[in-house]
Amino acid sequence: MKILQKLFSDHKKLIQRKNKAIPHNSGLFIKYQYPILTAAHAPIHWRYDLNKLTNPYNLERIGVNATFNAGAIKWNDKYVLAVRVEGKDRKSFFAFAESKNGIDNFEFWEKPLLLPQLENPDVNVYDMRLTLHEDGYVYGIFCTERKDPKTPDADTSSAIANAGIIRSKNLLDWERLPDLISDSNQQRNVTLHPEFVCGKYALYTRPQDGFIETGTGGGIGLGYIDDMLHPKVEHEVIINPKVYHTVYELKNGQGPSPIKTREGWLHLAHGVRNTAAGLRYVLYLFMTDLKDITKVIHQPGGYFMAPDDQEIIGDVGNVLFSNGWIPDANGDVYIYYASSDTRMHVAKSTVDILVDYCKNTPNDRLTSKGSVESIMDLIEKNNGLY
Ligand code: M1P
Repeated sequence: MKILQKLFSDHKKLIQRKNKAIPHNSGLFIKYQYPILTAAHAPIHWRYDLNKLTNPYNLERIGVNATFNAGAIKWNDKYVLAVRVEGKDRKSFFAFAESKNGIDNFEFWEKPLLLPQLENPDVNVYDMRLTLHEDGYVYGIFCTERKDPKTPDADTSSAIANAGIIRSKNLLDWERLPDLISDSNQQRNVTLHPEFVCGKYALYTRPQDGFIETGTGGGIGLGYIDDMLHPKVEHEVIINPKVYHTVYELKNGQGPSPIKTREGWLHLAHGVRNTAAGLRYVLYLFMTDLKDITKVIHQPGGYFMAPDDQEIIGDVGNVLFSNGWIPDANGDVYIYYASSDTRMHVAKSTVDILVDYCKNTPNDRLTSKGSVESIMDLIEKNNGLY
């Protein structure tokens, strides 16, 4: 078979590969055998010059390094992801991919998104959260990164992260709004609450002192915006702080926008802790009050999902990160997560299971003795049942 023909047929086989469910021992979710998107899923026509005259050796001209940290939305009955695609040149950009069943056959749209720019252009963009707000727009809030202007030229790594904002009514034509205006030096992991709160937009934030370290700030914040055309965050408070000796002791960040349930808003977040081998990112859940969205009403101790097996390995190892989930009308929830900043996966659960998990898992009592006491309570409850 000719080289190009083989490239296309291998690519088609990869995209059409059926996924296989792997139930998780915890009963909390089902994982799937194959990642749903990898660098190899990037379309051939983004990477190869298909003209024989200008590419006589059929060489790849533009390489893709990874596909991860995707925002998610159900749109026209399809499961649509706004994927962070990272090129071999280290730049990330967004590209939409869709699937009919949400678990396999994800295919990128014809072209990646050419993001509209502001006067101060983005250098790197990543981790878009997609939210259908009750104002009728779909918002895409992402991290925009630029070199820190206060550092000398020789410092080629200090950066400023802030939230960039786009909105659309069809996922095709996007309007760029001004970047977030907030008191914090840096912002990452920002996403919208899907409903107005007292007539204002409510926004989950993650103020931080430095580019990597959250410093004295940190925690998942909540602030309010009057007008998205002038997105100034007011009255920002931390609703879910980082806590010593927990899975979110170093930092944490809101994942996608929360899901409304009968019993409260369901949140998916990532927590980060230090280990001798570097940072470890896991996913955890918590719930906030329907009336007072600053109030955490349930927070199970520990993590909900951590990297398993192959997921531990990648460009930035020991990382699970999620900024997209889709609740279906029948109560199923598709959790789109990335492993080790390299590839995208899906896990499936239900709203009922996730709420039960939040309500009935003991919280973190913050000491070893407290953890043993939680086990003792369960043993006591199980007396006579085993
Ligand atoms: O490398 C792990 C993650 O690091 C950052 O997350 P946070 O802001 O919480 O530290 C982000 O750059 C994210 O994209 C990345 O997956």
